Amino acid sequence: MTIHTVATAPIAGQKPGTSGLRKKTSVFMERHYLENFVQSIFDVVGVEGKTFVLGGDGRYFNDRAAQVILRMAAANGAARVIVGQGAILSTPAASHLIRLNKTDGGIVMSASHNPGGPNEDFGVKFNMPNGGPAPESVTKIIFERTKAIKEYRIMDAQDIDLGRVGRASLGGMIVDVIDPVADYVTLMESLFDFGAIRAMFASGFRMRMDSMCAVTGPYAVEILERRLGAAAGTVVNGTPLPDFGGVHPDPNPTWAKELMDEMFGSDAPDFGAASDGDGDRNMVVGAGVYVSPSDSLALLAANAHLAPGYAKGLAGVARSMPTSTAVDRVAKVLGIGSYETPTGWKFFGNLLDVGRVTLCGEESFGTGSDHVREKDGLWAVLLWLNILAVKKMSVAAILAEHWARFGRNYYSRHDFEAVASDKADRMMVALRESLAGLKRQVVEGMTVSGADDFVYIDPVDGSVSTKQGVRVMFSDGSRFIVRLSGTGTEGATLRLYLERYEAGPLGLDRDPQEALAPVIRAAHAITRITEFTGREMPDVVT
Ligand code: VG1
Ligand code: CO
Repeated sequence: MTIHTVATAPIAGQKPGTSGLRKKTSVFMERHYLENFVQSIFDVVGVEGKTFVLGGDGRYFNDRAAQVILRMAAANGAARVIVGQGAILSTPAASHLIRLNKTDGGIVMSASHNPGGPNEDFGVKFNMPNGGPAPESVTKIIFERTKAIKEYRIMDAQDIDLGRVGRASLGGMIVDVIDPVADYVTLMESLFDFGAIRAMFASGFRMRMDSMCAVTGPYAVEILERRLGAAAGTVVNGTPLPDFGGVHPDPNPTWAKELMDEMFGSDAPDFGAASDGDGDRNMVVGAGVYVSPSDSLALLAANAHLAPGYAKGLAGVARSMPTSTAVDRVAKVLGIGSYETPTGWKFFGNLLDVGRVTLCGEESFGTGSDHVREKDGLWAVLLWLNILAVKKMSVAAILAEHWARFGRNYYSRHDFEAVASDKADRMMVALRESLAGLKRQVVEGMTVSGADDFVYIDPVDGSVSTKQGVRVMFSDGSRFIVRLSGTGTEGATLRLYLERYEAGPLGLDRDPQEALAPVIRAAHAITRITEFTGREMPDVVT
């Protein structure tokens, strides 16, 4: 087998965003595009004699990209690559394997909740030896490398058979094809009371798990139906498809509409859940009740001790800045620390590594703990099931109990998608310029108590991240946040996050949009979204 050194010109714009490099699949398939980025990662992290994990969410081009990455790893002198059968690994499973095998990191091929297919999206992300996404300090150097790279190395070889579990070799490199599900299941069994959950299913508890034709299908069938005894057919859309069946594998009320309809129908199961393309996100729904991700995080924090893996209690909790402050209230009552980080899971890594936090989450349907260094969709579903099995109450009753104890943070995110980038940029510039003068202004009847552009100083390593989102606070504790997405692949996606707290008496059935109406009006007046972008209504409301 020969090693080729291929001359390549740097490719503009290979800049990792919130969660790795995401582009249209056709861009990734362009000549040298994937190779450029992968070699840049390899040049930065070093490959000689090292072991890596490789897998992806099964979307279109996943299998081809895996073969290219393997041949490049071999040509760069890697000792061993552990790869999921069929080049499949959910993001949390990949994170676990990196840690379990004490490897030097891993490459995850996914564009997460973005749709897949030849005309949709693809992505590549490097995870560190701790199992978490590379921090900004590393992604910055990788980006610099993509602009300077002059050649990449690749081995001339036949495809490895990734369809069969077993050991193969590529030049001098070992390729271990492993069952993508087994080790992950063992980890889940170590955290949760499978006996109690099994007993709950045996007593007639009904659940619907929508895997959205994405990567969690095989994991969910094994865990829920085989190990926990949930009825056959509990998992729907359980076969991963290269185009996710043509839908967005995004577990929110808009894209998981089928599940929402069932959960709000007359014969609703007790519990419903969905996960995204790469399995790190989750949505949970009770019969006739939707649980917002921010509430879910707070509720899990308040009840995690009911699961064996968290029986000792939590060291602390962390949330991304735009996530509602509901979890902070729980932390206060529990007497534990709470941290506020920028959007993106990579910012939780240090806090988890040094043991300052046990649980963390984002408003974008992401929840996780220190068991891996990614958010973990099925983990969240299992923690919910464990809590339901212990408390023996409905989701609605648990939620009502939580709000009665802690008060309720009404919360919503409004997304304006595919906005022309220049228009979105101009709006952000104007908004940032207006911040200083906003304080004490009364807008739509609401008094601004403060406004800033979120700056994060990592409490562990002191690294500074600026411009992480404009936030405007009001005197009644309400707030809104505006930031541009770092995962979109078409124009700009403008995210408007809205929050309002109510201590009580609580209107439990109250529609968050209605409760948030004054904050929404003030946010539009201050940001002038319509004036800058021409948009009046958001495309997706969660
Ligand atoms: C979005 C979410 C963010 C999340 C990221 C990756 O980023 O808002 O909370 O961490 O996606 O999630 P952005 O920059 O588009 O707002 V995943 O499931 O796509 O890895
Ligand atoms: Co994801």
